[in-house]
Amino acid sequence: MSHWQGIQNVVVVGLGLTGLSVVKHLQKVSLQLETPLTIGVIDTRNAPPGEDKLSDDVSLFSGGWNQEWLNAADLIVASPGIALATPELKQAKSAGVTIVGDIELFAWAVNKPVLAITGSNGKSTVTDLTGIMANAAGIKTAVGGNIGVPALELLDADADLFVLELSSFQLETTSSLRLQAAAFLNLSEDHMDRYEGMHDYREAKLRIFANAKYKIVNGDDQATYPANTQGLIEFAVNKGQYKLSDIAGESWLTCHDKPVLASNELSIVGQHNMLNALVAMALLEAADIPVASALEALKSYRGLDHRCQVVSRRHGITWVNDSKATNVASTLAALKGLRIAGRLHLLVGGNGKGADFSELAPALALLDVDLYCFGADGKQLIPLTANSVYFDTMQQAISVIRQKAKSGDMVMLSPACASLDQFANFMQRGEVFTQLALDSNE
Ligand code: UMA
Ligand code: ADP
Repeated sequence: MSHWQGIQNVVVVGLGLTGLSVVKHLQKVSLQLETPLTIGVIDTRNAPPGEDKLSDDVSLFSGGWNQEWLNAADLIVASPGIALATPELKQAKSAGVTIVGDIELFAWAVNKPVLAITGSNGKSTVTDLTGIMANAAGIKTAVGGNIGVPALELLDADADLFVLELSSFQLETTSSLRLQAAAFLNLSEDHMDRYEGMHDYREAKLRIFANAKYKIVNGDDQATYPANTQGLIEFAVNKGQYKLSDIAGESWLTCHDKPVLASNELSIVGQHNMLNALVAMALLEAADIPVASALEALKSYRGLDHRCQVVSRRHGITWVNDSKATNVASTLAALKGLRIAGRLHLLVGGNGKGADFSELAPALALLDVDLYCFGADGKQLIPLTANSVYFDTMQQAISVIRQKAKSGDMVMLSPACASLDQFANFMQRGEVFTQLALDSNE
């Protein structure tokens, strides 16, 4: 409880999933303190989600900022959706108020080992897979963070190990999380609407290593390496302790030069997923969990929905939902090595977050592709091919694809953009796509 000394007045900024979990946690902490906490919540939205779930002892200020509350706080807990560069938060910081995030509060409370994963792409897959493998090995493991279940909600679970997916936004407000092992998967352009440039984005992600015993980095991506390399473990396509090795003409996942599993025994496909599997193995071993006890779980792992997920194959047309491809690198991973008998009908667009899309052009040039651009920034993708067409919505584009697609073709939603311009989130975008794919086959 020593972290709470001198803290009485706490202001939570943002009432999404994170804000609500923070309020509930503060209420529990308060019961253990001599002087109970005063809890206030600010949300700039007029009708913030979760408003109805707040108890009467918590004051809510919505529809704007309340600088007076912020400046008078002993502690501000900011949600990841709120940038620290917001003038109101900067002013409170200058006034001497400490600002943390939910993961910092988790760090103050947790008393079991924690594994954490960050990177531009693959975080959710590695987090989910690591949790599944650890549970299969008999270790009671709770999984959360940016993957969707706020970290503070995990503290109630009967768990001996925690696995957290951490976004750069969450890491910005975290400084004392002690990790048994941390993995930084890769770095590519994303969230340029929240960062001054790649340097700031990388620095935020590198914070994951600040108090990590083992630091798992991508041997093929120097940007993932911290300055202090003590405890470094490398994974890569063909170097490091965890790598892919060619054995008698077959690709194998190898740990410390020992072949562990032939790549073709995995249910997930694509080289990026083999690397994701290597990282899960590295995380387990860093937590002293024998990989051998989790191999069956690894083999049968089919991946998360909305990530290169085949949702229909009727009439010879393959419909692939990759709605979680919210940046250029993830769409590139989906296109890499793609073999299609017919044409690719690729749906791209949405909120581009200030990205440079030109890197997609060489990958698209290798494919027989029609590009269907949609949404707020869809027009920025038109120059990528000679066969690009713009539609206001994904639904309009799909009604044209339905007329054109033939047996042997693939229809893929891999938008390289966030969904928030037209959908509640990437899941809803993927569900709309999946429903339209299923309707197309009736
Ligand atoms: N918002 C306002 N005003 C406010 C507070 C929030 O306009 O006062 C807006 C934000 O700009 C944002 C939205 O509300 O667009 C949601 O923000 P939030 O901080 O309330 O989000 P939560 O519901 O708490 O969800 C957060 C993560 N969201 C973000 O980081 C934006 C979720 O990750 C995460 O699953 C959840 O906590 C549980 O830990 C989502 C995400 O998109 C999946 N993450 C980004 C990504 O993966 O690219 C980082
Ligand atoms: P994140 O949580 O970092 O967004 P996900 O596992 O949800 O990562 O995958 C997001 C997108 O990135 C999906 O389109 C997926 O196919 C792709 N992807 C998954 N792993 C990798 C990787 N290691 N490198 C590049 N792209 C990846």
